[in-house]
Amino acid sequence: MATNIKKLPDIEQVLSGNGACGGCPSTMALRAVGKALGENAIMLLTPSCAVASMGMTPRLGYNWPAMNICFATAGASASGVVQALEILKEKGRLEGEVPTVFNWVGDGGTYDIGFQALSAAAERNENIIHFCYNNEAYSNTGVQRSGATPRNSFTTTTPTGKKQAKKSMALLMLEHRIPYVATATVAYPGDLYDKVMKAKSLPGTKYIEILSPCYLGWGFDMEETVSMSRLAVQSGAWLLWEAEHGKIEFSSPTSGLIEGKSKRKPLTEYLQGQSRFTRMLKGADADQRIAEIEEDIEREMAFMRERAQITLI
Ligand SMILES: Cc1ncc(C[n+]2csc(CCOP(=O)(O)OP(=O)(O)O)c2C)c(N)n1
Ligand code: SF4
Ligand SMILES: [Mg+2]
Repeated sequence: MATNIKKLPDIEQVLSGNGACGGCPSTMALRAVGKALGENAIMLLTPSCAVASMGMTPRLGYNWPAMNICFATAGASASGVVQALEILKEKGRLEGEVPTVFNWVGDGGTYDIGFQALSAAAERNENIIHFCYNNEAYSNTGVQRSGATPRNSFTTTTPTGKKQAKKSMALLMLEHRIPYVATATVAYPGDLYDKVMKAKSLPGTKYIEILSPCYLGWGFDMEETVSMSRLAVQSGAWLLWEAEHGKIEFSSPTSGLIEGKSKRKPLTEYLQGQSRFTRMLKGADADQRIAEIEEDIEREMAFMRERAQITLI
């Protein structure tokens, strides 16, 4: 059972006065992540909403040393920081526990432009945690499509709806045979906290992807961020799982859906709450478009059910 939200530590690494939108899911997720990582960490960020809202030194909105790095480089930059810390430790110039090095990167910086450097870091099994807060678009620059944007979703570069299904990024990371991969979302902060605690305890590359419903890009009222996140999971549009040393375990409530013990909420309830879908679901082909999204979800669930039978490390 996941840690109860009331039992999370009081420590706050996201400071008041940062510039994120009210109800920003990335910032919300970062609060839970901060409670698990604590102060002894170094943060790297690629261009994104998380950078646009962090403020400027000395009035930084995040309570860690934070490095703004080039869009494509999270995997390489974090590797460099880890190597430097190891050398300092070896030479006796770093006292105490070595800080956790973590990337806080959007889906654009993870699925698309940062993929090569991230894949290379994972192949080397660098001792980093890569967090992808996934708002399913390039939000900071006006909501363009990314590899994480789901099929039939409106973005400013897919005005008639995205034609392709989203990439299975967490699975791709799993196939790098790294020690830990997990998915999470803001409606389940205790689950996210537990997964970060586990990642922090393991050496090597860890990948945690957090579905982050962005009211601006998805088109819903900002106070609905958490309920949209919950609905994503309950409808099967987002699956919660973790894989420690290659062994996939589904997290609640996804585990119930995968095992057939509980029923998915109707997908239309999820889609109709977001204008990025409703504007695509008005014409004569609306039913077909809903069916295509449904098929993508069912295919992913069926594949994950099978994939969980195999442990590879
Ligand atoms: C090499 C390069 N290309 C493009 C940009 C412009 N840019 C800045 S933020 C951003 C979108 C980032 O998207 P994502 O990583 O998903 O983060 P989000 O904005 O959604 O938080 C883009 C395209 C840039 N800074 N550098
Ligand atoms: S646009 Fe979305 S992801 Fe970006 S700061 Fe606002 S709510 Fe957060
Ligand atoms: Mg994004």
